[in-house]
Amino acid sequence: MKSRLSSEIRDLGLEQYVLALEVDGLAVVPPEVHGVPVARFDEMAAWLLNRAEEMVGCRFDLETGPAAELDFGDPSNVLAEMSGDRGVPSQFLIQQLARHHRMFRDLAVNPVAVALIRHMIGRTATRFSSHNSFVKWQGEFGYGKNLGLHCDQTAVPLPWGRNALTANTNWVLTDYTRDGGAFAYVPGSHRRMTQPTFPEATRLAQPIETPKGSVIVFHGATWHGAYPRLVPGMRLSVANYYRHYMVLPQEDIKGSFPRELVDDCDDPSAFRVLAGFEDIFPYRSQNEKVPRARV
Ligand SMILES: O=C(O)CCC(=O)C(=O)O
Ligand SMILES: [Fe+2]
Repeated sequence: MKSRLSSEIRDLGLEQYVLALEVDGLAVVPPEVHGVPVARFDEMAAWLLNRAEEMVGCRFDLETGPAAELDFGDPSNVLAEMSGDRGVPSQFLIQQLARHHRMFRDLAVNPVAVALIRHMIGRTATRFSSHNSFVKWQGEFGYGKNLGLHCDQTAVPLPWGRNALTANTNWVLTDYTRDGGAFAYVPGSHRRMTQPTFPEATRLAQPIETPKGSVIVFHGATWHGAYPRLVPGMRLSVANYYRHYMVLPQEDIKGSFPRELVDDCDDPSAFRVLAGFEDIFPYRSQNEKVPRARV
């Protein structure tokens, strides 16, 4: 029988995850399938805790959280505010990870993650959007009463089609439990092809309770957010976010990524393509041929 699955999906044996993406809009892929050793997750967590300390100015510990009370200045909480809720944030993002360490570049070109994302967005149309870590600690508010439920492709005007305009991977660096601030999502919601409606979305939301080492892959139209972390300690993830090449990236990777870093990763040619370095758009100067007057 003819199949629309790419050869990568078949070669890597990912059919069951493709089915989950089609039906639920989300798949959880364990380490024995994506191939990144669990020890690497500990290295990434250790690196991120150090980086958090450098950025924030106090120690961060997986068991106890930040060592000081933190002041956000402007305490805006974007996901909560989307549903008109305000509260104290208990997380921040460490951005631009791919330029900071090779292990994050390797993760961004992981063949299993990229094959699943390309299945949703398109083989040749997939590009990087951003490489960020969500650094979360104990806090009752979290994303507020609606769990910050949203679709990542929200900025693209409706109507959406079935093809993903963006798609995401969340690499799970610490065990996800509901009380520990797990990812929340509504199964099958990507098939509605529209923004979440409340309070229905919150009622239908389910936690992804999965151990450190998994990667959660999801469609840009899947309704998702997170539960507040009610217990001490921290929840860490790396969100490698991808886009269709007609969608604006979050980070200006094509314009500002240090080119000399690209060869220092598991798959430089995939990295180059996904970073958009070979794209003609957006151009910075006249790129179309100009005729010359014959004299
Ligand atoms: O885990 C979370 O806090 C939500 C992650 C999220 O919304 C995303 O990666 O797009
Ligand atoms: Fe999101």
